[in-house]
Amino acid sequence: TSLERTLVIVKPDGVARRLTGEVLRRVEAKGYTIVALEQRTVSRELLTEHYAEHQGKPFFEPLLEFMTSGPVVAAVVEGHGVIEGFRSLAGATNPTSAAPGTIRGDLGREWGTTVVQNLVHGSDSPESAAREIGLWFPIL
Ligand code: DAT
Ligand code: MG
Repeated sequence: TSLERTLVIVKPDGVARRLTGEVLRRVEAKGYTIVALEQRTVSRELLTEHYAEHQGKPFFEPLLEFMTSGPVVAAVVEGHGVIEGFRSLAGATNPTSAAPGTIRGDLGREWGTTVVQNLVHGSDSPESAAREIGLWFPIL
């Protein structure tokens, strides 16, 4: 597998629940390298671009509400096969079905039916990773 970079976000629920360190610990324990890291409160504009593929879906508005509800921690993480690798550390999108041993399976919670508060984001392909890293960390 080739050396890759991916965008990891600890979402507002993860930051509020003081799980940032636990998420980053798992990233480092897997052998990945954190090459950029910043806590910030993000704009609707950035998130609309970030989640462009989900525009028009019923959960889009609630998702933006959730993602702007508090600070997030964004990181660029590097490693061999890290794009798939972080997705597997994170587990399934819905914490209810995420496997034990994964971030979402061990720590995620689902509230109601409108938004999945699933602690983390990870890019889903090399194309998404390049696009998202450019959006969140234009200096890289
Ligand atoms: P992932 O974050 O696993 O890449 P995604 O890109 O399909 O999942 O969706 C982005 C986020 O939107 C996801 O982390 C939580 C929310 N979401 C996705 N599908 C949803 C659904 N059916 N109902 C509510 N929220 C959803
Ligand atoms: Mg996604």
